[in-house]
Amino acid sequence: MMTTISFSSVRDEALRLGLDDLGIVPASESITWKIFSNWIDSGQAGEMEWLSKLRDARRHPDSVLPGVKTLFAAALSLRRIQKTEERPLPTDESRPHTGVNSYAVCTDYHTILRDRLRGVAQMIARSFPDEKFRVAVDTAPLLEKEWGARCGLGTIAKNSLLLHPRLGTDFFLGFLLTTVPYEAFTDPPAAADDSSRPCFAGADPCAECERCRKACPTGALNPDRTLNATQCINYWGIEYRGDEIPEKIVPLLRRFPFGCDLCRRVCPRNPELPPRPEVPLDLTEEEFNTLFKGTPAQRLGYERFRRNSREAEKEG
Ligand code: B12
Repeated sequence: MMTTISFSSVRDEALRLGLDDLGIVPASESITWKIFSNWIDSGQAGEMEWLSKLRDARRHPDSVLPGVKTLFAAALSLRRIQKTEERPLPTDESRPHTGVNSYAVCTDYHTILRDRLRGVAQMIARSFPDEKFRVAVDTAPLLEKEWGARCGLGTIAKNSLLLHPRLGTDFFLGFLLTTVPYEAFTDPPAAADDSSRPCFAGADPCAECERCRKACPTGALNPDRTLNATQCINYWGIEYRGDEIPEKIVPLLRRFPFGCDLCRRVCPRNPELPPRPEVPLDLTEEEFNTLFKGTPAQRLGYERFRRNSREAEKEG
């Protein structure tokens, strides 16, 4: 007889470990790969070659875990990470300050999601010791928003992010892939076993609302709910490594040296965000490393932070 395990007990373990939600879906082909592929062909990925390099791998989660039968998507809210760790900010008010993206001064969500999902894997592995498990957060060739939606966590919103009914769009996604058959989970939520279900689960939460599109200073949000990265301040400030920042973006980096979050801040579906943490623009390398150690801002690095804040400093 087939060994079974209840999905509710797995979800309970995920919540106990400090995740905000967990969904499940049987593994199959991606249903939005064409959207992704067209987006790459139209040049909207800018210089993020790592996205086009593994283009075909995104067709099926098999490329991440051969023989995968089931995917779990986990949500981790921004609010929760901020509670986890508070960092001392330099307080000298005579120094020129600027706001940074609120999650910049929190523990890196990749680490937290990975650790907690490994805990979930260990729990399932006790019943299925011979099966394989793999945790993926951000970097594996998975179309994460599609899989998050198909796992029942939410719907694609106009700010291009996945919108969860309770968390809004202020959360991060992490995945657990396993070769344990989907049928082994006894009580999956009704929606999850319908592989023909489109990514839009239920009614459109955005409906007539256009706030994020109106708030975006560069018009980066596309009508089809994707985003043109070459127009997005986050791309230029955080991902782009060169020095040829378009003229129209430079003054915006003064306001957002570590990422713009306007399209999330204005969303009426989001729980209110804490104010943007204020940091001195003239942070020394040592201060930068102390403040941002183990955070997503470390990815930006001191050199890029200085590149982005150079102009703002001039303004005083
Ligand atoms: C590249 C990337 C970026 C780029 C480009 C963003 C973009 N929207 O494409 C940049 C650097 C700009 C960026 C910024 C941010 N990112 Co980012 N990013 C990614 C990454 C690595 C790939 C995204 C991608 O493939 N884009 C290409 C486009 C074509 O794909 P897509 O936007 O995912 O669109 C898909 C769906 O929307 C779907 N779809 C669209 N319309 C429809 C309609 C229907 C009917 C259906 C069925 C499907 C569908 O089809 C598309 C293909 O699957 C993902 C992680 C991952 N591996 O997926 C994180 C990810 C999307 N980012 C995330 C986050 C949190 C951010 C930031 C908030 C971080 C910040 N610095 O503040 C900002 C938000 C900006 C924004 N409004 O999107 C989270 C989003 C979580 C969520 N709630 O949705 C992810 C999932 C990372 C994670 N593991 O948590 N990011």
